[in-house]
Amino acid sequence: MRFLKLGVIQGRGLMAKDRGGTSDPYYKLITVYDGVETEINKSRTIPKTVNPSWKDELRLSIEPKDEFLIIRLFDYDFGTSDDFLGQVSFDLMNLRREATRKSRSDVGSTSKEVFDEVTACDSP
Ligand SMILES: [Ca+2]
Repeated sequence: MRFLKLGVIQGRGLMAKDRGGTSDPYYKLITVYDGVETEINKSRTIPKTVNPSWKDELRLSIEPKDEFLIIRLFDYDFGTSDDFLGQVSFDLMNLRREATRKSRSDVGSTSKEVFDEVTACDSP
């Protein structure tokens, strides 16, 4: 096992997918090995905003072989399938132990960015 400390702070200027000009953003954490994705966590939904503030501090245990960690953002929709808002991908192979990588990441398309922080740890 490898251990990660992950902070998902907030999103800014995400896409508005609902009438009224907002979304109901949440994110999934996904690990990727050899092109295969595994969902390992799902955040709470923050209703009616394009600037969600999660301030989540997560401790994750991942497989040594996992190559990427993805934060994938969605707009929650009642009754219909949720809309994709963008994503951020971390290369786990290039993450140095006990080094913290702080970033404001562009999440693609017209969504703007997510503030996050990831640290590789020796213990849970
Ligand atoms: Ca929605």
